[in-house]
Order: sequence, then C-alpha cells, then structure tokens
Amino acid sequence: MKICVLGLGYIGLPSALLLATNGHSVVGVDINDEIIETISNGIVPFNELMLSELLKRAMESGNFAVKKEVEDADVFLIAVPTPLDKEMKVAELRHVRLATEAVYPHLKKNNLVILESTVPLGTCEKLLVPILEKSGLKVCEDFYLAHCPERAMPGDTLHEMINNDRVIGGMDVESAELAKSLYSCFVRGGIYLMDIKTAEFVKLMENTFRDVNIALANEFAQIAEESGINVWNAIELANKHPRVNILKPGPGVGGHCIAIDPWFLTENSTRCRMISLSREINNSMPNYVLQTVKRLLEDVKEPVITVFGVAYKGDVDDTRETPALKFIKLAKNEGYKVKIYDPVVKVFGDKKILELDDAIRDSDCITLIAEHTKFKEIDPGKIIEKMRNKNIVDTKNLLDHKKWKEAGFSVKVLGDGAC
Ligand code: SAJ
Repeated sequence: MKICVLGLGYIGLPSALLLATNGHSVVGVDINDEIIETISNGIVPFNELMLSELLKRAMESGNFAVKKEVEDADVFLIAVPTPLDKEMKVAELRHVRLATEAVYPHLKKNNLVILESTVPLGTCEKLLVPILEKSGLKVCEDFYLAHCPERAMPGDTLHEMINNDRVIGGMDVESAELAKSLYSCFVRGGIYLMDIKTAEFVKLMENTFRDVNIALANEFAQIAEESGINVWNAIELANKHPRVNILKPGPGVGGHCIAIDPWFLTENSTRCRMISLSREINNSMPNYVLQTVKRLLEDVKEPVITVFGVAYKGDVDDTRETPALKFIKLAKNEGYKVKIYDPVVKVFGDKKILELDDAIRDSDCITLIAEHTKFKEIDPGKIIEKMRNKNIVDTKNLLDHKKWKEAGFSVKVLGDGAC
C-alpha cells in the first residue's frame, strides 16, 4: 500500500518508519525544508531511542522517501502539531487544516485518511470532512476517515508505538476496520474500534486523567509541607493500598500533551471544573517552587540560582511547555541571576546552557527541575566549594539526599515538610 505521512515530527516520523519497514511504500511529507534535508541525509532531527537505526533500515529498504509536496496515495496519515492558543486556551488547528487542505486535491475513490494528531471533540467531523469533501467525494461512500490518536511516551516512542494498545475511531465501521488492518502491521497491542468522536474523547480523557492526578499529588505536597509531613513517604505508604496510585508531585507539568490537551476539553464544554482547576494548580507549581527558594535565600544579596534540568521531564531533550521556563522567568522578575545546567538539552531558546562548573560557580542555590538520571552521577563533594551558598532544592526527590547533606549542602525536597 502507498502511504503519505504528513508531518515528520515526534509521532509522524516513527509512524512513517514503522510502516515503511513493515512492507508499505511510504512518502513522508513536511513543510519544513530543514527537517526534509536532515531526514534525507539519514539524520533524525530529535533525540529518540532507536529511531536512527530504524531510519537507516527504512532508507535501505527503498520503501521510504521524504518530500515537500503531498502526492497521490492509498492512505494519508496526518500527524501534525496541535498546539494551544495560550491566550484563548483553545486548540490551534492551523496545521491540521493546512495538512487536510493539502490532501484533498489528491483524494481518490477508496482512499483512507487518518488523523493521529490530538484534537478537540468533533474536529474530524466538523473540520476534516468538509475540507476533504471539497474533492467532490463523499465520506463513507467514496473515501474513509479514521482518528487514531497516538499514545506513545516521548523517550520510549518506538517501543510504545509497537506494544501499547491502540484506539481507532472511524467515521463508519469500514473506516475503522481499514485503519486497523493498516496499524496491525506493526502494533502488537490490542486495537479497539469505536466511532470517531469517542476516539477523540478517549485520547483527551487519558491525558486529562494524568493532569488531574498530578495536580492532586501537587496539592498533597503543599498540604504535607504545611503540616510538617514528608509527602514522598506518605505517598509511598498510601500507594500500598491495592486501589490507590498517587502520582508524583513536581515543579509543574510540561510537554506538548498533558499541559495542553485538557484545555481541548474545556473549550467545548461548560461542564469542566476539576479539569480547569487542575491546570491552574499545576501551572502554579513553578511559583510555589520559587517561594521555597526565596525562603532559603532571604538574607542573600543579589542571589544567583542554578537550574538543574530545563527539559519538561527527565532524560529527554524536549523543552516544550517546560515548567523550568516559567520558573526562570519568575526568578528573574524577582531580580535573581539564573544560570542553567542541563546535560541532555542542547538548545533552550535564547538561553545559554552552561557546563556544570560554570553553572554552579558562585551560585547560592541549585534548583533541580527535570529528573535527568545523569544528575545522580554528580559528586556533591566535588562541586560544593564552587558554590557561594550551599543550598539545593530537589523538586523531584531524585538525588541521594544523605550524600548531599554529608557533603555540606542544605537540602530541601519539595513537599518534605521540613520548612
Ligand atoms: N509529571 C509529574 N508527576 C508525575 C508524572 C509526570 O509531575 O507523576 C510531569 C512530568 O514531569 C512532565 C509532565 O508531567 O512535566 C508530563 O509527563 P508524562 O511523562 O506524564 O507525559 P508525556 O507528556 O511525556 O506523555 C504523555 C503520555 N500520556 C499519558 O501518560 C496519559 C503519553 O502516553 C502520550 O502519548 C503523550 O502524553 C501524548 O502525546 O499525548
């Protein structure tokens, strides 16, 4: 089967490569010349486990080509970003609209169009169908349409794409069945079929569930702090209950999904209360962390702080929606000098990422935001003398605190109830 994949990002590229290495002829299309050139040269434009090897295999198979323009195919798979309009708190569907506009001139009888991007409820019916029908063809009569929201976790995308269960919503049963037979070439998990709107809802519920539960953990951390209780011990004990699974508190929620998708539910409904409140709680966490740092540095003149980790989570180089950005902005507004160390992230907008020594020299407080495993390798005894004041705030409960204390650091863990 010939498949045209629109959007060669974190989801589109691995999907295209999995299809190409499983017998399909795949054309990957992207509007960004740099991405086209990078991939054409056999390089994956972002960090993702095993993806370079898969690109190599796909290219060697002769089944994978990268192009700027959409071409005729049997299947069109759209995997483009659906960011949030931050001011309005509604989905920015420009990329989905443009990609769908690019597909319809190539649409032929019996083609299948698949949307993988996460979208607000009703988008497939209200936005995609009218555009695709500009081809003169009728959905469910002449062509098929399915929504197959991706579920893979950045950092482990390939493994999750292959092994996770998958939900597929179809405009009709045949659309869903056709999409299922396509994904079956690489998905080892179960594939569950439903109507298209239910699939949109399922995806949004999944990420909202996580956001709400992280907000709950963050609220627990604040209650524990107030009451002199260590939230990490308390959560561990509560999770011994067979039906309780409290997530981890932290400096806030980042990434292109969990911090965004809940708003896609609120934009269409007047019924969202817990969802909006959870967003608010998670968004307030960088400020909460900063208040903790401020208490530690009350008497310090011209404070300098060092942020450890600006990725949105541990062990990825992705900084989209990272809570570190808000933390840094707020800290600078307080008049703090902020230095950054991140052993995984290479580029962070216009902000400089320093080597460890430079980042901690004359610093008054390290604030660990992203839980990169590499931070555990740091020997606190070797860096302490470079610091002006020996404070560390661990918002992820990542480090060996005994070791850092023995080296002479004053250690504060988010939600440890210690001050
Ligand atoms: N976080 C916490 N506490 C936790 C877990 C996470 O504060 O206990 C924070 C992380 O540090 C990060 C944010 O939440 O800032 C999101 O991280 P994540 O690991 O929960 O999720 P993502 O964004 O990397 O990937 C999610 C996944 N969705 C779910 O787990 C429901 C993934 O399966 C989805 O495919 C992806 O979103 C997506 O594209 O929707």
